[in-house]
Amino acid sequence: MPINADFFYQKAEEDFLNAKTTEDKIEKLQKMISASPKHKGSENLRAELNKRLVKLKRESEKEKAKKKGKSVGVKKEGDAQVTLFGFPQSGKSTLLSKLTNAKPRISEIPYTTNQPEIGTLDLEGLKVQVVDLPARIDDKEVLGIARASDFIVVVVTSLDQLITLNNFFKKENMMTGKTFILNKIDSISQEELKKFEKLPVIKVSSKTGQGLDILKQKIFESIQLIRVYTKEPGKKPSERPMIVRKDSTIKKMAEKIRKDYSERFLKAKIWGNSAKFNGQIVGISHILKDKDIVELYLKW
Ligand SMILES: Nc1nc2c(ncn2[C@@H]2O[C@H](COP(=O)(O)OP(=O)(O)O)[C@@H](O)[C@H]2O)c(=O)[nH]1
Ligand SMILES: [Mg+2]
Repeated sequence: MPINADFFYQKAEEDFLNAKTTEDKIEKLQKMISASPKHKGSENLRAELNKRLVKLKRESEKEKAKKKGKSVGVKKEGDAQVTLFGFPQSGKSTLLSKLTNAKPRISEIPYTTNQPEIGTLDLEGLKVQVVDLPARIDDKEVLGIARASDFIVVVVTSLDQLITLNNFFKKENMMTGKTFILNKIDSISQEELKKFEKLPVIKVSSKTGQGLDILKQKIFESIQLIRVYTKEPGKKPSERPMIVRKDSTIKKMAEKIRKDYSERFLKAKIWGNSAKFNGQIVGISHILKDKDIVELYLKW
């Protein structure tokens, strides 16, 4: 064989041996095959290399399928995102259907939720995206979604579950941004209920709706957003609220409507929780409270 062909083959082999990923290996092996000696005596070698290529391609397919099947990413929508987290059969899907417009599959067979189910909880104009996570609590992607959400509602039906999950969150360094709720209080034993008496756990029944208002209030407080209504002089307040961060100033709110509104700001009139009296005139650094009504006066 010509000496330079041998050189190219050896170089290709070296590259192949250094390849790290399956994709990379496939690419380098293909180069190796095309650089391999083409005479009769090397038929066995080429057959061997082709066999390896087939095997690698199969491996690559498997890797891709695995990635696809496990992908449970959720696009954030609405003003905030809350995730439901808990063991199978704890009633997460039922809870989702009670809190939101979603119609998830509810089943007596565990692990019915393979993909996250999503619904919107409307807190008087504040839209909360609620995500019912697949019941694979130790799955990295599921945990990733929970971690990335604004608040986690951990659903349990026994003290054992609570302890297990609490330890789990400790291990994962996820100690804040969540609340535990005890579900199925309509059917769990008095004995079990008693264990929760002194715990800071919201007791609910997704079935009867008991406790759900308290849960909604907890979600509202935890996501740290408020609703404010804008108003034009002589007219009624807007029907839909603007959503701003808790403790936002009028400046923040004005800029959210239009970038240049804070420069053009003259004064504001307010009604509601942050007003000392109806129609109080305030400046741009006034701090807003939930459900305030604000009338902006601009210079030009
Ligand atoms: N008695 C009672 N049963 C419930 C309650 N919430 C859910 N379930 C039942 O528990 C089972 C599992 O509910 P599901 O919502 O699918 O749980 P998930 O696996 O956590 O999504 C179903 O048979 C539900 O009807 C509840 O508050 N009370
Ligand atoms: Mg479910």
